[in-house]
Amino acid sequence: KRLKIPFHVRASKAKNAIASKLFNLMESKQSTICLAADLTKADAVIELADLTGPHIVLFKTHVDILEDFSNDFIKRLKELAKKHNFLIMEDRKFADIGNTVSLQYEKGIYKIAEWADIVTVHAIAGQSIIDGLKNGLQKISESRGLFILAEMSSKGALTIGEYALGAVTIAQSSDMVAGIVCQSNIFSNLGLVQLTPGVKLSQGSDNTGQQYNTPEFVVNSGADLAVVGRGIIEAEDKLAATLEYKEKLWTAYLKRISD
Ligand code: 5BU
Repeated sequence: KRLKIPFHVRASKAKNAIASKLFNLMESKQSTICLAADLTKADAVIELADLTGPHIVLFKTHVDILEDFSNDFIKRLKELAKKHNFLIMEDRKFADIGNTVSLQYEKGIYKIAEWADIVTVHAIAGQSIIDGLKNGLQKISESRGLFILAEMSSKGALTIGEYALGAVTIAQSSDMVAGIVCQSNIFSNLGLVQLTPGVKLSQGSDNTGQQYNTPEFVVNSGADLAVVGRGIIEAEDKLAATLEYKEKLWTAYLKRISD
């Protein structure tokens, strides 16, 4: 049933402000792309954000792969997020006890809580990880959202069966959660966003276990937002590739809600 409901209706069902913002952004930009900016130089990430920004809704970072991270990088990225109207997700995959994730979120070199609209979180540690992350937000006044990992895209992932269902239960337990990262249609809550990584124009895999499905396949498997990394960042013409994924994903979404 969730798959048939348009994003603007689901925006009004979301308990988390960031989830609602994502649904509205997808609708207004007619884009369901979460771009995985897996590049190791700050200038290259910034250039990518400026190029693709108008056509994406979520810019996904792994700040710990940058060789030249600085506070200035964050300042420039935030400026572009404002200019092009996209949100930023640090794909940190928090997985520790509450006290530790609270420190990892708020402190250290990256101070993720200060700038990431969204972070990703493993369910392995149990529901209390959400309370830990909430603790890391005491000095933050802006809205924040979490994406809980229920299923991973890699070959042989242990995120199956009871584990995946348990992760969905955890995701539904708090209004801090904006969505669920998964590969299949495993939840029905209208107000949560399904984010699906492992997307390329043709099905296949890389040589380190990543498994890819097509835009049409993932949308029919429930993806609201599709994570595209190398499909765009390794393309000769990154802008043309972004537009191609955007069009294919949006067409599949329109077909999904109308069929
Ligand atoms: P790719 O280049 O499209 O394969 O990049 C996929 C991105 O999504 C990459 O940044 C991963 O860290 C991220 N990812 C994933 O591939 N699979 C998962 O299950 C999760 C995240 Br969770």
